[in-house]
Amino acid sequence: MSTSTDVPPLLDEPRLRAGLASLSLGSPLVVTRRTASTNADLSREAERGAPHGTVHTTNHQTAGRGRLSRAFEQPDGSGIAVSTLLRPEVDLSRWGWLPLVAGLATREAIILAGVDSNRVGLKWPNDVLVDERKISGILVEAVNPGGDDWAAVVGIGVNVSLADHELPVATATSLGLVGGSTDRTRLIIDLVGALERNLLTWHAGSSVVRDAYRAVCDTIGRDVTVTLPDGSTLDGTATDVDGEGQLVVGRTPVAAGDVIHVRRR
Ligand code: BT5
Repeated sequence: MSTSTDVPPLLDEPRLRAGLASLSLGSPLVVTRRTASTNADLSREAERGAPHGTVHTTNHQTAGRGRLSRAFEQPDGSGIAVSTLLRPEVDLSRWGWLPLVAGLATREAIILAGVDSNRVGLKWPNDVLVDERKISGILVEAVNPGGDDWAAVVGIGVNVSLADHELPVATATSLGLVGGSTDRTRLIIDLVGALERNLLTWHAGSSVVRDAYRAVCDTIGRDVTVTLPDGSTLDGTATDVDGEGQLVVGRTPVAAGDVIHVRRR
């Protein structure tokens, strides 16, 4: 029997739980039919003391948050929204790397979904691009219920089966549009697994994550215009990402900002 709307299949919750069972992330796991924002839900849980590794996901995120109060929009069932609560035993000064580590993990999951690795790049600090179009956005929010009790909510959204006319902005794309798998359940399993692996490497404090990021970051080597949080802009060539995860433009390290890729040098 056909339904009145063409909503893609729901997440296969038993398969999702089985696929995450061997990981330390994903326990506990909360799966909802719909919610406003998985990051908002998990931030509230973090305030109440939810444990490291808690994951929230939903079939339909109706008010997804982007950075700077922007929106991240996906029609019902067409994407994934995954938030993971971390209480990293790493000095706060290194937490600037979290969105970048999440970007590396998301890139791996997109490659596992069948997209050729040469097509998948990272735009500093938090976008994953396929053929230079945004397929995924990442939002890391710090939560501090009090004292030294800091946690991070790592939110990742990936466009899965959106058709051309469903893309919220012309510069976006989806796995379906680039020939990847549209199995959302598999994608979440691969994504959480990749996040766990990359976090372990980051925890170890090695330069491996930084080298891996620099190797696939599309922003490095480009002429860029960066809009800084105070509204001013900085033009120059992006030369590196430093040990704190900051983009180096010319000789100026930038901790946060919106980057426009102008052209390759
Ligand atoms: C982001 O912000 O891209 C972060 C998105 C994070 C979403 C995840 S989903 C799970 C978790 N729960 C949440 O509530 N959020 C996180 P930003 O870099 O500010 O980009 C936002 C901009 O991307 C918008 O202003 C649009 O231009 C564009 N955009 C909106 N929806 C998009 C989509 N589905 N695909 C590509 N671009 C999109």
